[in-house]
Amino acid sequence: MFDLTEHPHRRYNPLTREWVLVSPHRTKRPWQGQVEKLPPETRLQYDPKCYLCPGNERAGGHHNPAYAQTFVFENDFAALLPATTAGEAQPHDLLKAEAVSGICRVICFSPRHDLTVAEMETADLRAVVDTWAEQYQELNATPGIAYVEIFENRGAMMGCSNPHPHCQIWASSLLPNEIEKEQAAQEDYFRAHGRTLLGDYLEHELKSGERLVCANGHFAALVPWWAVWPFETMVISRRHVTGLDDLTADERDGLADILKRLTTRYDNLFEISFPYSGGFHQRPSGPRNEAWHLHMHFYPPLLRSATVRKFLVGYEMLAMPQRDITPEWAAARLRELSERHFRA
Ligand code: H2U
Ligand code: ZN
Repeated sequence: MFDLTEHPHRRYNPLTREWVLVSPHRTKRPWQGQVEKLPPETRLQYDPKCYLCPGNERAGGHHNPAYAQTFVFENDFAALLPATTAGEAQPHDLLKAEAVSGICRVICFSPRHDLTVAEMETADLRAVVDTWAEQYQELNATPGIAYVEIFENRGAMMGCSNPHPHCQIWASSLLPNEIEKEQAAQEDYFRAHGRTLLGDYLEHELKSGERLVCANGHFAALVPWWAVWPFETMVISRRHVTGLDDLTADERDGLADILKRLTTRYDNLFEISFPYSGGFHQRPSGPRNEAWHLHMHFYPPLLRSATVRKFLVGYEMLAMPQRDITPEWAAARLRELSERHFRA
């Protein structure tokens, strides 16, 4: 009898149409549960050397205002530039290039240097949600912008340059690869079923509960069936909304609540500020594409402890991604954790 908890198998990701290899037999050994304690992170509420703290100087001589809640600025080292020379090049049938333009911004979540999403108050996270929605709305309506990606790199392990709570926005003139893949899958599903792919997926997950981490009336957090990273999660809106601009006031509160609860569980897993790359996927600019269903992805690198991380190398680079612990097992681990932060 084929058993998902025991037998090597591959699982399908209907959003990207790619497979992930699952090898659960490799983790038959029980959970070691060892938490390698790292020295406590001592952080100042205000760091005079931080380029994100209120009043401080950034590259190029810019000065941050004495902001009291969120603060948005144009990235001083933007990867995309608004006034790029347009053009294409194709020196050979196989070799293509296209000019890309765009706008890059940074959002500080809080004037407090020492906080993280998990440690911020839900009311302050609601202000972050409002800023995300505002930025999305503005940039998505900007001529020349095709897609607005809002993402956070959290922790040095993910290449984050600064512990001050912040995220980035890269708004580009082209659809990025992940968005193109997810759009094609969502459009095909919507055409065939008249419902969104993630709406139907979430309905199943809420019924089954196997991969659910936590939920409120407006959002659910779960480890997807097709997760690649050990503790990868998605946050999905319960109502069919295509973007942050569709959220009601109550739903924005719901998003702030689920983010606080999910990231607190993450931090409590190994009693550290849990590193991840996370961000939104939502409707691109142009005519409203109803096939889209607003969601977030969280990709944390840690595997067994505060210091043991997963690498996507070897077979994963050359063949396909692979995981040992099952998504169901990871969800159960996250579910049993407290929603009270270990530092609180
Ligand atoms: P990360 O920590 O995720 O790298 O984001 C920080 C961003 O802040 C990064 O994209 C920008 C970097 O370009 N930055 C400025 O815009 N001004 C500065 O003075 C330093 C860093
Ligand atoms: Zn700071």
